[in-house]
Amino acid sequence: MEEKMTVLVTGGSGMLGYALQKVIKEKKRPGEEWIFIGSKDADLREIDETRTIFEKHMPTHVIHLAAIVGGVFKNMKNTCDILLTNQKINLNVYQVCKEIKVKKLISCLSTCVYPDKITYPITESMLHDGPPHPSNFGYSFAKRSIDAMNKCYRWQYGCPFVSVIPTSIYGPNDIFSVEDAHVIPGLINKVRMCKRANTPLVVWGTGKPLRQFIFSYDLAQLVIWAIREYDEEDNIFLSVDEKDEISIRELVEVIVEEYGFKGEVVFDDTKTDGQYKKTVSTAKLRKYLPDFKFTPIREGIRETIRWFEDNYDIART
Ligand code: NAP
Ligand code: GFB
Repeated sequence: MEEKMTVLVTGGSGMLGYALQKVIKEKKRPGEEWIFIGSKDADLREIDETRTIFEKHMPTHVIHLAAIVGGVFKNMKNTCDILLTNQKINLNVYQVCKEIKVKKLISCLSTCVYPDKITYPITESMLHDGPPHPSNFGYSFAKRSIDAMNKCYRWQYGCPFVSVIPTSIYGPNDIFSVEDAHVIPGLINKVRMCKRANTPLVVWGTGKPLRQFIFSYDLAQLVIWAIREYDEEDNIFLSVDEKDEISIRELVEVIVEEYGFKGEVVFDDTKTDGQYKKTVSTAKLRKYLPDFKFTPIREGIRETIRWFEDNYDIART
């Protein structure tokens, strides 16, 4: 008899939550129930609202994604608010997961929270080996305190809490607002505007930084695998391999080609590049899933542009 699994996903209305909803439709197993919540269902900054929604659904397993998230420019502008809000959300979710004795809690860190001055490729155990890049200081320490809670709740109360660590994610239902978005959705929205206004595309920074980008639907499959089968105490990177790392300049070429933009492209190097690179090793992930196939970036961007064009009116712009 399949063990009954009730999985509650916080941040279920966001980009990764949306991808999980899409993927689990095809991959749900008998005995599994999946519940997706957003801030409209409960404001997780409030302990009472958090307790009420968790006690209503009594999950056996929790995937904790809820957070204030954004690109390098949003992080720099809101570093304190992001630290405080994300810490409040995390403290409440962890406390209630202990209270209702969940069988597993998987939360989400990010590769950008690792030390900026470090040897590459980065491995999972290097998290506290130095300060993060100043551009995402507040966001990083809220995430690092998640790692501290995983360990402390496990050491003192035996709670099965652990984290997965995605690299830069992109895909449908992302934040596309030019000011707050990450580079891929931000540029996709800009290209759409420039095509209509017949103006040059302004890329921020020098175009030199390097990034590993993972398509949200691929990441959703890996998160589903983790909640079902990943039972280690230590965190794990969920990222495309090092060989798939590309520069922002190469990324711009793919977006421009896929969107059919023929206009001028200029780089505004008065804007920050943020972290130069944050290359992570996927050796641990590949030990578990040696044959996992990632969506090539050109295909993922084509699908994201198509979603944005089809859903422009409801997209977060
Ligand atoms: P997102 O699209 O911005 O979604 C954020 C989610 O958090 C939304 O569902 C939002 O609900 C919810 N939320 C925010 N404040 C809340 C509150 N006070 N109470 C309840 N829910 C609240 O984020 P994402 O890009 O999918 O990121 C998912 C996770 O992956 C986050 O933990 C993020 O830190 C991590 N991550 C993201 C990236 C990336 O490149 N995006 C990279 C690495 C790690 P509403 O929409 O209803 O407000
Ligand atoms: O995606 P992004 O905002 O975040 O920027 P990070 C990536 C790179 O793209 C930077 C350049 O070098 C930017 O200078 N870039 C060029 C642009 N044009 C644009 C544009 O129009 N919009 C944006 N946003 N960037 C984030 C962290 O760092 O990584 C977050 O701040 C989060 O906390 C995320 O974790 C995954 O990759 O630099």
